[in-house]
Parts: sequence; structure tokens; C-alpha cells
Amino acid sequence: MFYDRDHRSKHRKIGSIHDQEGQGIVKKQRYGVLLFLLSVLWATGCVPGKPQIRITSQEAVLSPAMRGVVSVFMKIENAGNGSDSLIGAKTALPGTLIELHDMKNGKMTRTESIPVPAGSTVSLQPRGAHIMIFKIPRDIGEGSIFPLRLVFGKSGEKEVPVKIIRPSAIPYDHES
Ligand SMILES: [Cu+2]
Repeated sequence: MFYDRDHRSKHRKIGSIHDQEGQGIVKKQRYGVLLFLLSVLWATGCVPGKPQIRITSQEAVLSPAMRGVVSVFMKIENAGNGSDSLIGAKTALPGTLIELHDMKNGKMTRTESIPVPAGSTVSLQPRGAHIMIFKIPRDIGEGSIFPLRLVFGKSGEKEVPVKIIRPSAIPYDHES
């Protein structure tokens, strides 16, 4: 009887050691597969890195031709290792409309997103991509500062204060 119990428990122990070794090998294999997949993703540039967005030099320029319309310019810096894109903007100013614009073949067109690649700084500027706000209330004008919320595909929303300045001396023939 006693011998039997010992015998069984020894078997169990041996069995459990074997199981652990077996699991270890499976884990190592899974780890290897994961590393392989990661290296493939890395090679194809699909590694989900993180963007790191910073907004500077933001300003809103009153349209010289249209009342209650501003073009918003800024620098969008992405110091991270993942790409991002500006997909919209919001403001609490009542009744306003906001659009993202870009220049294509010398013509201004509405766009759904402005790419901000990893490790780059994108300038929203005259004759380039920019944000437009229409139907700005009459009591908001030159010198006013309003909060603008920028919506990024990956980084979410970033709010910056934007000051409205006079039409730039640099003609940016937005309306042409
Ligand atoms: Cu525009």
C-alpha cells in the first residue's frame, strides 16, 4: 500500500516536470513567432509606433475678401515614431463651420485629412494645407483669441488658443 502511494506520487511528479518542460518549449516557439511577425511588421513599416504631436505658431488670418472667414495656419510637429493625421477641428464659437483645405494643382480643395508623418513638422500655411472657419460671429475680430480643438486620427484632440490677426501682407490668394 505504502509503496503504491509513493510509486504513484513519483509518477505524478515526473509527469508534472515533463508538462512544464513541454509548456516551456511551446512558450519559446510562440515568442519566436511573435518576434518574427514583429520583424515583418517592422520591415514593412507597419509597426504601430506612437505619434507625439505639438502645435506651435498658430494664428488665424481674417479673409481680406469675405466677412467672418478666417484661415488658420500653424506648425504641427510630430516628434514621435508613429504617423498621424489631422482629421478635423472644432471650436465653441457659435454657428461656425470648419473645413480642412489643401492645395491641389494650384487650386484650393476641401480635404478629409492632412497627414502628419512620424518625425516631421507640417506647416499649415498660405498656398498650402490650412484650416478654414466660416460664419465667425461679428463680435469676434482682429485681436480676439479663441480656443481651437484639433482632432487627430491617433492622438485625439488637442486644444490651442488661436489669435485672429489682420490679413497678411503676403497675398495668399485663397479665393482665387
Ligand atoms: Cu481654404
